[in-house]
Amino acid sequence: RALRDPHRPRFHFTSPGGWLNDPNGLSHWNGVYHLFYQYNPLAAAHHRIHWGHATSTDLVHWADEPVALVPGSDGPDRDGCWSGVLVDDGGVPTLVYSGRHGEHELPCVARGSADLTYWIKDSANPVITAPPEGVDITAFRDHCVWREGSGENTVWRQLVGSGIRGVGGTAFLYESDDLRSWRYVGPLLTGDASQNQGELDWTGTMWECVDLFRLGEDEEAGSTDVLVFSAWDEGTTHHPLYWTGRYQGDTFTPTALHRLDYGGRYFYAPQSTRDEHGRRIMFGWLQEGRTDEANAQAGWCGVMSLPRVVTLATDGGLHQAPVPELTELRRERVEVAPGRLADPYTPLPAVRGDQLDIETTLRLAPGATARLVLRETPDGAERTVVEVSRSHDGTDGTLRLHRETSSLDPTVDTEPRYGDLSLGPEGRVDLRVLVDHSALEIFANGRPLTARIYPTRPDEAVGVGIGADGDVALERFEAWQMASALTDGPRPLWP
Ligand code: DQQ
Repeated sequence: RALRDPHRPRFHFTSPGGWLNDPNGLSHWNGVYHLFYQYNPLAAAHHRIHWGHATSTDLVHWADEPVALVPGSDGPDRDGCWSGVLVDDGGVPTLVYSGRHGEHELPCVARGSADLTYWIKDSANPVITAPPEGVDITAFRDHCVWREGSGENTVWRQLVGSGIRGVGGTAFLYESDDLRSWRYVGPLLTGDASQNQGELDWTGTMWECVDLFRLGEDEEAGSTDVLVFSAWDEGTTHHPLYWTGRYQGDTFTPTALHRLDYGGRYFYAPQSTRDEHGRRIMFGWLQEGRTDEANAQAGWCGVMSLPRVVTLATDGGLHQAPVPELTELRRERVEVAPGRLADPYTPLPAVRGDQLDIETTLRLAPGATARLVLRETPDGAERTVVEVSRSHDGTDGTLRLHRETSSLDPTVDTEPRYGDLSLGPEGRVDLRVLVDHSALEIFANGRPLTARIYPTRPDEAVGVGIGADGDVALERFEAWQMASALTDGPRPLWP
């Protein structure tokens, strides 16, 4: 049933069935990419979360591995094994995750077999028995763990996501020699929840899934530290954000706050790893935009984003792009001749489909808007529109996704999404759009916007078109049908 769902992506990773949320334990270990994820194999609902596990050698095709962590029948993770990471403890793969008991979570540890398939939970769990004393916290979970220092003087450091009540989200810093016994250092950085409440860059009352990494250390221009987190507030997830700045000693000095993905909750709880080629690879969770009942009926829910390479952009933010490996799935290629775009848009009958990869380069005159129409039904009743526009004074750009007519089903989320865009010379925009059934990933000059769409006539909603309002030159347009990356045959619920 789950596989017959026309909204189920075919080249994005989804679980064999049931519920999937955050990416966990991302790593490239002896040439194999490991993707663990928050998983309920028993139902398409968030309940008693396990750790699912999949492996890949090319970041394109994934093989299901046995479930890695199962909540204990008793003990500190009896109500779920929540998000965490994988570290290399002198050759021993080790997971640090949040054990949930009742309404609370505490850090736990598990050691893995050499192939990362079997995991033994530490008898000393939880390895931190209580949140920092004397601090009124909103929550305490999710982990970022790394080894720091050189020679004899190395130490493990860990961030735990949290929030200080009445103040804002925070990441608490800890230190350890053995991953088992931890000393509390202090808050690495704390946000101000009274600022911009409800806005698209509001930092929330708790920071979920904190992820700290350095970019550009091999480059002459110098490096930047990045602190990624997902802003959360009283039971609702909001959006992923990041601070750029400098991590030094026991603090992080921020330079600027940025939105990580303009899709907001559709690219949530991201985690990254540096792979064996030195690339920073990031995955995020694409939540559903349909009702719990629709999820339950589908028998599956939650999509893992395509893996992204994250680098420093020239404007001081992050540049994101799908890993180049994905071009392996490209099949029939269609090109559209360069020229001026017409208002409102011209259908491109040669580029139909619900598994597509589109690359285009546009030049926008001041005040112009270019639009790419996707998943349109022949009668135009349903259509999704990606728009890039340039301000009248020519200086600013905007990326916008219109989902208002993406579905006639009134129960699915069709709110538009948007964010700022830095334009290239002469209003240049490089746009890459990946359509995979209900999953949509858009990259405009390296700025991503991820979302979900659910046309009610999915088989007919395959039309593509391109057009403009104002003066827009189409310099290049190429599109490919994308092959499915799923392995043939049934996928076991318990691999
Ligand atoms: N999901 C996990 C938590 C995390 C949240 C639970 C983020 O560890 O804070 O499934 O989506």
